Amino acid sequence: MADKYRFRSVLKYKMLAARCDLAQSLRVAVFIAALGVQLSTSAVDADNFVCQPTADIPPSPTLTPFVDPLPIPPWIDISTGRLVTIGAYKITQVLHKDLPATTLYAYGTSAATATYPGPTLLAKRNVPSYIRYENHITDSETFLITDKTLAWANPANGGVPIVPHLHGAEAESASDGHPDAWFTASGEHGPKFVAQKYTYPNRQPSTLLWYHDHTVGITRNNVLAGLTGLYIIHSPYDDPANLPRGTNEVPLVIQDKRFWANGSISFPNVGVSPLLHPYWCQGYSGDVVLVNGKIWPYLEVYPEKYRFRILNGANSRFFTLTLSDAALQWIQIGTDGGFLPSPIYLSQLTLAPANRADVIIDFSSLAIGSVVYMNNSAPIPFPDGDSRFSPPAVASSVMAFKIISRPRGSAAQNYKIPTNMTAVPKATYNLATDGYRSFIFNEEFDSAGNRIKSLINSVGYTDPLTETPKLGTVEIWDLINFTPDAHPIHIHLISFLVVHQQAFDQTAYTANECSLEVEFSQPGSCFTQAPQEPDATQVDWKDTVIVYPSVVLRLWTKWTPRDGGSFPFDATSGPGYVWHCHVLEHEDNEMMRPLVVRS
Ligand SMILES: *[C@@H]1O[C@H](CO)[C@@H](O)[C@H](O)[C@H]1NC(C)=O
Ligand SMILES: *[C@@H]1O[C@H](CO)[C@@H](O)[C@H](O)[C@H]1NC(C)=O
Ligand SMILES: *[C@@H]1O[C@H](CO)[C@@H](O)[C@H](O)[C@H]1NC(C)=O
Ligand SMILES: [Cu+2]
Repeated sequence: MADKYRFRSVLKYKMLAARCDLAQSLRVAVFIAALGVQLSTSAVDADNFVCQPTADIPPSPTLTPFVDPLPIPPWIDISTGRLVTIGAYKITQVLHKDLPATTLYAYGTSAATATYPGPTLLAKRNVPSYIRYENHITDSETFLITDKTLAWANPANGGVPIVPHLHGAEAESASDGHPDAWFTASGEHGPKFVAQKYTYPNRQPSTLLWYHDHTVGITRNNVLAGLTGLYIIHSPYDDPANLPRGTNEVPLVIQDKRFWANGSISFPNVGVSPLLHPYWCQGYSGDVVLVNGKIWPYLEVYPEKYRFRILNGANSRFFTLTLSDAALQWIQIGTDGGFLPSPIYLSQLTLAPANRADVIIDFSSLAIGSVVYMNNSAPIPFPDGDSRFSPPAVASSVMAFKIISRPRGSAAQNYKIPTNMTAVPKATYNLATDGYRSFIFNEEFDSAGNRIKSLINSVGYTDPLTETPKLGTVEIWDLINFTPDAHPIHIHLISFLVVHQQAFDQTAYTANECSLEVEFSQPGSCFTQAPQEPDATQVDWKDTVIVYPSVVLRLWTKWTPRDGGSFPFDATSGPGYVWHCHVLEHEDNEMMRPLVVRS
């Protein structure tokens, strides 16, 4: 164990010259080899991931699972061309029948209708929608403690800054919810603010997106407080016929939280390195799982096919979802970017924070009265886990399905599992002529060896812009993870493809025993395997991809709309975009980079 982590304490001093001018290089490794990493003997608490879960903060009160029905957030049709106003409000909501009501921030069209999660916005492909976002939260500060040592919005007049981002959307940067485009209820706004009215062209293929807060330095607070909702793009052109719909199409927003006995959200108030960051932690680990805003709910289903539109909306928890009945499988038909070419049959479905999955479960072989559990087996931190945060019982259940018969007289629908949904995407590139960038994920430590933050090429959100892809071009991005955690990496504006991933031996590399410059089959290579195809849940169009520890993951990015052609807006103008880790605690502490598309 010790070896695995030892070198990390020296990486922080390296890679200051992390530039991306390797376009002509056929090798990632020129860059990596230049690091000249040395070994360090200082000990690091490899487990220092979350600050909350130990003795000082009690677990959530004991709550009986599967006693509340799954709520379905309200739907709002935004395909009418009419301007829709979505406000952020402070509300209280009952999240379990035996838990006192919880204070939350929530989206809705009014204070009375705001819900956690917010309304599901239904858009239609090629029909633009217009949303005016408003901030009606008049608290003087967020009720989940703000760590003011981070780069954060810091409004001079106080209040709770918000800025909504539609995750996965192809939108102009003025409507993208830039972290510095925040605004408060009293009308103060951040340096990149343009307007509160956003335009979404909805030109991309049908899929599940989600809107959530993205304010610099307090995204984790605002999302955990409830500022999240789904956004579905439907398309008469791409949606296969006879997919389960109506009551058989169910959105599932999965999140974890921890509660005090009085129903308030329990949020860490002692940081991982209290002198540097009094409240910030590497991750938030709740001990109960909520789906659509209820703790461990149940859903009554007919013995039929159901389509679930799943979002992992957690701050930092990964979910590996399983079904307790061996007869059932996840039939995955879509991912972040839309439909897969054909269904993938899976016994487990791993979703990083911000990943979505479009899946069918066919309950038709099950007896009336039977119950199926959706469970979670993902360790935290992911993927190695720490027994202090991942005891078997904690967060291992997600929800239950109770099989009931259809009401007499209502005819079962002839829902079908589609077989051929869309064309297979191709990631074609030429490293000699296309753009190339490589990024090392590394960490900074305090003098006691606590992990302070994760960085990208040793720089963070507030460092100068380096990612300026040219509109219309292809760029290969190699993401190289030198940290012990998996990072779900999200790029705004575009969808991308995973070309391959390839594991390497960090210990040997750090000891200068081998090189990443040398291909796997050659002597002296640090790679421990040939390049691997992306695994089942990383295939096809993604906007958020898991980069595992000790892995080089190669992305194919093309700075055009998902379907080629050109954007129906000027992607090179406005405040620009960002790309970042979607563990919100990492994103809030500098694991985010500015991104500007140039013409
Ligand atoms: C709920 O309990 C916690 C822990 O005792 C306390 O810090 C918090 O202020 C309480 N919240 C409310 C709304 O009473
Ligand atoms: C799944 O969850 C159910 C309900 O909590 C539990 O009884 C069952 O043991 C779990 N199965 C696994 C494999 O964890
Ligand atoms: C599958 O779908 C693609 C794209 O819609 C289409 O080009 C292709 O002909 C289809 N193949 C079959 C066997 O139907
Ligand atoms: Cu991360």
